[in-house]
Amino acid sequence: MNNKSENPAYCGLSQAQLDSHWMPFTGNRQFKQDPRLIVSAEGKYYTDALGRKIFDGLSGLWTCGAGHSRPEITEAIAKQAKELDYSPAFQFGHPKSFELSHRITELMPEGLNRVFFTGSGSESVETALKIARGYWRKKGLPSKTRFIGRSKGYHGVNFGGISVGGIGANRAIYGQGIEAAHLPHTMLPENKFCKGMPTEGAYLAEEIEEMVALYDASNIAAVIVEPLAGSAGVIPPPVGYLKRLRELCTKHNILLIFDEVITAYGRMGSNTGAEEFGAVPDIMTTAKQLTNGVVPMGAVIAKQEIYDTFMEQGGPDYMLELPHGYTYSAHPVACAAALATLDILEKEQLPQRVKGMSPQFQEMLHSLKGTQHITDIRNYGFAGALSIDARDGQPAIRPYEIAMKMWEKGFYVRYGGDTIQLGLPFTTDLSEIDSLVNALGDTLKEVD
Ligand code: PXG
Ligand code: PLP
Repeated sequence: MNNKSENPAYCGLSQAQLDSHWMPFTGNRQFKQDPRLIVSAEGKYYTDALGRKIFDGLSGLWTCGAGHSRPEITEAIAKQAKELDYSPAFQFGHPKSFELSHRITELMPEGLNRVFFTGSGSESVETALKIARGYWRKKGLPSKTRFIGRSKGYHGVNFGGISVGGIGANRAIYGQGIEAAHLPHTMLPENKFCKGMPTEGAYLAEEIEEMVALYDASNIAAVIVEPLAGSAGVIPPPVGYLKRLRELCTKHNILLIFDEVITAYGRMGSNTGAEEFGAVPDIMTTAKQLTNGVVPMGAVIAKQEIYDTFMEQGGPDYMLELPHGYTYSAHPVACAAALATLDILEKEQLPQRVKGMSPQFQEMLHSLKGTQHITDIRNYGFAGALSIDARDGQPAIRPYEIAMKMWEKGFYVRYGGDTIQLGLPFTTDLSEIDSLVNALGDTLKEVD
């Protein structure tokens, strides 16, 4: 045992053990000098290696809205693992995946009723992009291959996702992607400190016309956007923007994909962002909250006409209609976790709870306006973010310092780029929002 492993913060791990894990989206060198280890979780709180209770201000990574260690979910998983731990995903099935797919369609806007299962948000995005290209080929329009994403968009980390994604840092070192172009983002200066959906910016959807003029609709497969951009720092759509995107995609025969990996299953105060913002895509990607984060799973939901096109053009019945799928597609344990999660969301009316409390969250969050370093505040449902002024031209350092100080004070918040992000558990009460916002206010005053 070296000295470090005697420090309780290390949970008995040696430096060699720490070094062996190449951690995702993490400053590995910094983390391994000062690890932040979480050892258990219950409800809205984590316990760290030192036994401190920490409020989960991002619901995991936007995953655990129903709270941690819900017995309904953990028991469903245990039962499922005992009964049927795995069943081959290809050419065979198990009952729970059909139960779950039907259940998901009940939460979807009218017309989205065919569900393809994946293991994550990134896999959901790749699946949606492949379905879009394959669809046009099956329709006899094989040149429709280009995608249109949006600046600041996040669509996971696989090659398709980073190609349509609009976060430069996530693409910079990976070379050639797939053919994509990008709409402008909707974070306009005149919308700063706007509560909920900004009023300005619907006109930015007209940029589709420019893309069509440049590439021609005959070469464009789909537009993919997050209804509310999450990772870039909670950017709600301008009033009318998504409806206009929908109209223009329909006009030009381009598929519209909503990436709802963060927004589906309650966080917006509705079952989906599509429902909340009143625009229906042709394909929707989901993950995260589907299983309350407990088992990895994603789901892609397509309009029936898309599914039917693959079936009709599928050749003889024994042939595959879509050569695509994951070893863990519709994993039985993930299906059990998802069914238990959707039960909780419904029984406890959690989306409705989010909707009911979001005005108070909004007011409390915006009460921080005027505190030093804050250059913008944005929110919708139980998602919120602060933009933070750069220090000496370095946008990322202050959010990092703020998040670390918040951790010391017993609050987990997400820092990324020049933002601090909040994704409250759906069961958060007013006193918890109050403590969180107060701690943020104090912390902003403490950092220089
Ligand atoms: N699409 C969207 C819209 C997402 O938000 C993904 C795809 C990828 O999902 P997976 O499961 O492959 O990570 C996401 C994931 C953050 C944060 O702090 C956001 C995500 C992941 C981790 C952190 O904003 N979004
Ligand atoms: N790589 C190899 C060598 C494989 O055999 C497989 C699956 O069989 C994969 C990658 C894909 O793995 P998954 O289906 O879990 O995405």
